[in-house]
Amino acid sequence: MTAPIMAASRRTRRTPYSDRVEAHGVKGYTVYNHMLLPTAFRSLEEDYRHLCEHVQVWDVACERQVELQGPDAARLTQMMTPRDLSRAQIGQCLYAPLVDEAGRMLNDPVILKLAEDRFWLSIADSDVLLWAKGLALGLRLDVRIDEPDVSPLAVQGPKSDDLMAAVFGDAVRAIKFFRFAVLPFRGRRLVVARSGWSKQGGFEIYLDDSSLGGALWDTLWEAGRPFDVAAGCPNLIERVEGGLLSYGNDMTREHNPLECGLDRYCSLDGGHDFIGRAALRDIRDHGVARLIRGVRFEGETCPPCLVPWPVRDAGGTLAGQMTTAVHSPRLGNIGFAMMERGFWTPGQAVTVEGPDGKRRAGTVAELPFVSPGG
Ligand code: THG
Repeated sequence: MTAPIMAASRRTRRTPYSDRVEAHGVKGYTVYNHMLLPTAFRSLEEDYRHLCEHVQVWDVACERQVELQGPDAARLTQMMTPRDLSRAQIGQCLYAPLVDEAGRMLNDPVILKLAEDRFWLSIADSDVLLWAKGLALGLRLDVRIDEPDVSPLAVQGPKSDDLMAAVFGDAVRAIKFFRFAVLPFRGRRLVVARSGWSKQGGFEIYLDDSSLGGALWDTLWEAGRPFDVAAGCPNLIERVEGGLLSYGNDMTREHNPLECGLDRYCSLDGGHDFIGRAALRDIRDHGVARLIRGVRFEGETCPPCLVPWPVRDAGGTLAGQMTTAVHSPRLGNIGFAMMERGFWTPGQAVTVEGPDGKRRAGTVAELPFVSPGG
């Protein structure tokens, strides 16, 4: 049987960097926000080792921006998230769950506050633009909502400060974690943030002119030669070790942010109003019925987790569901699982049932598996 291929079309949008990514031998794509997202260059494990030691350039243009601008932009942004934005500053990035009226997860963007009346929601894989436009209409808000021509390019890895300084100057070194500066490039002024979907440190450049995609990539590439720069992409091993959850995989519209361990981004008792507040307070007061955890488990390299895998206790009782699994060279098989109440205590013995029907012995663990510097 030949492996099926994904047919290309305009709906599956290319990015300003796709030509470069393909020239550098991208091995696989996934689709994210109706756009191409690379998944591997050399191999998952080689990409992982390189990311942890050097510096990589990532095409994350699929992290699309939903721009809210106008007199009611701040109000609408706050309506969409339990995170308290009242003290957010211009120049700040805020990781924030978006929830519906039942307090369930719709997305988990990074929110950039560009001005008092202008925000970007740098979204995960769901159609936030439609939800925002519906809310604005229904609430009769004075706000313009668009997806601008903005395509993030990430520079990730321990040598990212050096590479970025070579292109944008030493000003980048002063950018604090989850803050952004506006820096010149080819006559444009680009938002450059210290952020990104890895725990190795790095930056995200919000290119706002698609026609400069090749130039930005090539400039980073030339400047990166002394630092062993490589093309990369969000790496499954690294993100599981670091406890970075993926919307659509580890959390969906069935889950609330408290189950996803996102409590620290939810202020339920602040003065700010948001959709789903009553529901989330109720969930908090009654306690959640399940909670996301890490699970370490034995056996040879596990296959990818494409449907949730049952996680059972020693007696065979269903104790949870694994949603992502990977073999880490450092830790062995690890994954994320939504564990039922009574089974989520770290140290809980479990078995993980993969697609081959094999039961692998495992243990519930705290997230993240690996802490910064660990
Ligand atoms: N960068 C940008 N947009 C994005 C992502 C990104 N949109 C989609 C997706 N990734 C959103 N998900 C996350 C999840 C975690 C983090 C960022 C985006 C993250 N969290 C920090 C951590 O876990 O260490 C903490 C952030 C904080 O405390 O405020 O970095 O990657 N532009």
